[in-house]
Amino acid sequence: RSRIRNMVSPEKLLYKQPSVLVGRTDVVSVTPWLAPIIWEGTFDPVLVDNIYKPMNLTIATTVFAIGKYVRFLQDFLDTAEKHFMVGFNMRYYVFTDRPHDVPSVNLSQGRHLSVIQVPGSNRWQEISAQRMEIIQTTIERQIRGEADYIFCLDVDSKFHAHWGSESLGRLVAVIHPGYYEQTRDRFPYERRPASTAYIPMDEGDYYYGGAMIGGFVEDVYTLAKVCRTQFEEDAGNSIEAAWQEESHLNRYLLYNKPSKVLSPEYLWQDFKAKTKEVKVIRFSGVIKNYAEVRSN
Ligand code: 2GW
Ligand code: MN
Repeated sequence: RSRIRNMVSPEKLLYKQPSVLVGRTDVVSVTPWLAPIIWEGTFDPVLVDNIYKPMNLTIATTVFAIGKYVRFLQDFLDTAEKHFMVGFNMRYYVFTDRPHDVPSVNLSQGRHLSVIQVPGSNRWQEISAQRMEIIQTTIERQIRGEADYIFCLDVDSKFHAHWGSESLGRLVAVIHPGYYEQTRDRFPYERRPASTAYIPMDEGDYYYGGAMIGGFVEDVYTLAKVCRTQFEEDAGNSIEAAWQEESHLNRYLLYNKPSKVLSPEYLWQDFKAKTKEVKVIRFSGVIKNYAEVRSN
């Protein structure tokens, strides 16, 4: 289904003249391999949406809500309806072991939600391994025929402001809000050479957050497949990477560069105070009692 289309801008669409001299200078908005880094003020949301809307795209969003994490669904979905890919066809895929606890949410026109039952577990190692596997198999069985782009998101989060088609690309990753001011040797990458997620101290671009991966369905499919295989290879050698699939994701993205990078506006954490370069928080992890929510 991935149909790469020309960027056709509607005729007579009025928008501010782009400048080659004036723009944001407090942040870097392009990677050294020339992928855009998306910050408020670097794009025109009306123009971008007008380019993507006529393509009549369908966006898939996968979200896992296993055990007590079903409690996060209501706010996640309600706020997504307000801010996330508004005006686009949306298919939410909710994976849960508690289908009866999935709240009924009013969805806008062209937006659908399917609940897919999966086994429960309160071992993060299992859930983490399962996530990549379930994303992989659900893409094979269903999503591939139903959507053009996919986002895989953490459920313990809320949308707070516009997240639209400026985020679409072949392979999209987000910069983790905790490490963007750090040098690469301070990133919490997996540092043991015995792990397939290993990254040496003198390598690495950014520290990407595991709470969001996105892109063309086929590109995210390959990412999920590789991360799952490497995760399992490590497990076979009794190794668990420092931050589980987030570590494998970081390794994958170092050697398979994302085509678009989202700034930490797209992945903040409620406990973290806003910084001056972050003009708007679009998506943020809620504060949770780790011990309580992860227990049966
Ligand atoms: C169970 C035991 C320990 C940790 C998590 C869970 C658990 C996770 C669960 O009982 N039920 C469940 O649905 N999850 C799903 O996994 C849920 O979608 C959740 O948002 C996601 C990631 O777990 P979470 O949000 O507790 O982890 P964070 O916020 O510390 O996430 C970062 O680090 C993780 C790796 O350790 C992942 O890479 C994650 O994507 C990152 O955001
Ligand atoms: Mn989370």
